[in-house]
Amino acid sequence: MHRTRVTVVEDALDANNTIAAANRADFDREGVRVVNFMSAPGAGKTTLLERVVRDLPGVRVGVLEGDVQGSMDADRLASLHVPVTQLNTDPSFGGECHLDANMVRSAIPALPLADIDLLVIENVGNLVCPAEFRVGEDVRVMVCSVTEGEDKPLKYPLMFRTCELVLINKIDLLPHLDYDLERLMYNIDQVHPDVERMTVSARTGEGVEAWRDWLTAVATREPAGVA
Ligand SMILES: Nc1nc2c(ncn2[C@@H]2O[C@H](COP(=O)(O)OP(=O)(O)OP(=O)(O)O)[C@@H](O)[C@H]2O)c(=O)[nH]1
Ligand SMILES: [Mg+2]
Repeated sequence: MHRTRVTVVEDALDANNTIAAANRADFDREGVRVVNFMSAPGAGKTTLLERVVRDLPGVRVGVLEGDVQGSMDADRLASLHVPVTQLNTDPSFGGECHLDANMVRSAIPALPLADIDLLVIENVGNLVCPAEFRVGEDVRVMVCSVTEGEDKPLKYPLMFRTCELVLINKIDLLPHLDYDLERLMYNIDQVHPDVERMTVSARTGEGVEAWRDWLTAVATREPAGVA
């Protein structure tokens, strides 16, 4: 019983990786770099995008918004005149708590790939499942807000381990919280010592310039090959 279950899970992840590779090949063909943007619900993904998507110098950005249902985040970003495509997991995919490669594949015909250089995929808010499914991205970025507690790297290590950048958001709230930033850094070191980190506040704009520069640099990267 146990062996059967493990095999099924491995097969499912293999199938996902095959489709992710096909997505990646399509993105590469169009010269589009792709960011898989993940966090717990409400950590600040959409707000951090609102801060930067309009002024990445020389970079045409598009967003694929993943949500279980609704289009509130997509509407927020579309109001900034950025091309946004909504992908809901509720109607067609059973309300999944993450995006997988097949879901993203289904959205590719609706993406303006010829008109963008960078696609940011805002994943469904969740610290567990999104980390398990590649979708064809070049890089993974996660947001970890200071209201979530310093222990999250130890409790959700895969998310932290598979990211290239951790954005530590809502630092404007630090004076009001009993939060130990050094403890968070120490805990990140336990699971991914080399990961890049930035402390930011989408509210005040502190640190946002470094985030903007980082994202701009991703758009000009050479394709790294199929993930
Ligand atoms: N104080 C403070 N609040 C913030 C900051 N960034 C985001 N928020 C607030 O946090 C709430 C959630 O922000 P969102 O950007 O919607 O978070 P999200 O990660 O996109 O949420 P989901 O898409 O639902 O997972 C909103 O009320 C934001 O205004 C910040 O830096 N400081
Ligand atoms: Mg959001």
